Amino acid sequence: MPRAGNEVFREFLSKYGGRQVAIATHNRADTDGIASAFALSRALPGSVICTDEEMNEGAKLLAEKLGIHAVPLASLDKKGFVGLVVVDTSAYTLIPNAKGWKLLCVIDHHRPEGRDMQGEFEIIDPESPSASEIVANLVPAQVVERKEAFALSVGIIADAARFKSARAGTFDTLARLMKVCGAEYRELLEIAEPDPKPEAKIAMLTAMKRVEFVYAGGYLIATTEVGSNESDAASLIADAADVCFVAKWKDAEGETRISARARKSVAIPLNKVMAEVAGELGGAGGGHAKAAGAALKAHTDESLKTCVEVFISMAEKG
Ligand SMILES: [Mn+2]
Repeated sequence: MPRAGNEVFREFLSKYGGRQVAIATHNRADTDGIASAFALSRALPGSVICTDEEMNEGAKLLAEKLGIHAVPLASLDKKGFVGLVVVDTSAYTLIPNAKGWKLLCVIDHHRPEGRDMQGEFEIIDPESPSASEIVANLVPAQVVERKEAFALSVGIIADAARFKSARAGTFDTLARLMKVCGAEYRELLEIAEPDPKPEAKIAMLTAMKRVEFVYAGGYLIATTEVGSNESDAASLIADAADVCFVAKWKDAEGETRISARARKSVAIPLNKVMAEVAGELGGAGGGHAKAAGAALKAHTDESLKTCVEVFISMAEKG
């Protein structure tokens, strides 16, 4: 029986609280990652928030609104820190610059496939719809003031995909945080689900124009290809089909990025589909049951074909 997260976190705080630590979230940070890092930084005075690559739209809005200052992890001198806290991921592929750092604490809500980080302290709950929900229940209540509560509320709403993956505790936690920050749901949603930029809208419409689909194993399976915004396109199309795989070719890496989404009634876990496809074609895959992704060493056609084949074979096995 694993120990309760609060107990682990208390022990972590008593050992490293007040020491100079860096707090990092995955590359291309999202609102959940940045909100979690921000709230953790309040429990760890003297800490620095880091993220590599550009943040996503919502995370940028949140950081601007709350004055969250994040620096590239690569810009820090390890010698000045006792180590690194990692939140909202536990895989080096999503945060390559964490290599070489001492991992003090890893806090994550992703499934174990692809997990290769080991922290001295670990708080991992794959049943939690967001890292923000985990963090909201870890950090001492006195550090969760208006800004922290606002950030965590946005993180919870963003990652719960409008509560598709919520548990009863998600609503309890959110209600408590909303009381602290005094914000209306509409205000939080504006940042959790920002209006897409025109380029994103065009990418989504282009993805829709190129959709192909099959009905197999009891599911409508759609595939398409885009140049950007693959996860937005996948979410949109999975709302009409049952499952959607969207491919994007990355020339620099010579690989195909897949974004996979499923409607909640789909019984086949997409993170398993992604892991198996990565095993067949080379690369890495994982994520959540209804929202997963992969980076594959194959072209887009072959990648999508393999995604569909693996999904159908799992569906037919039941
Ligand atoms: Mn997350």
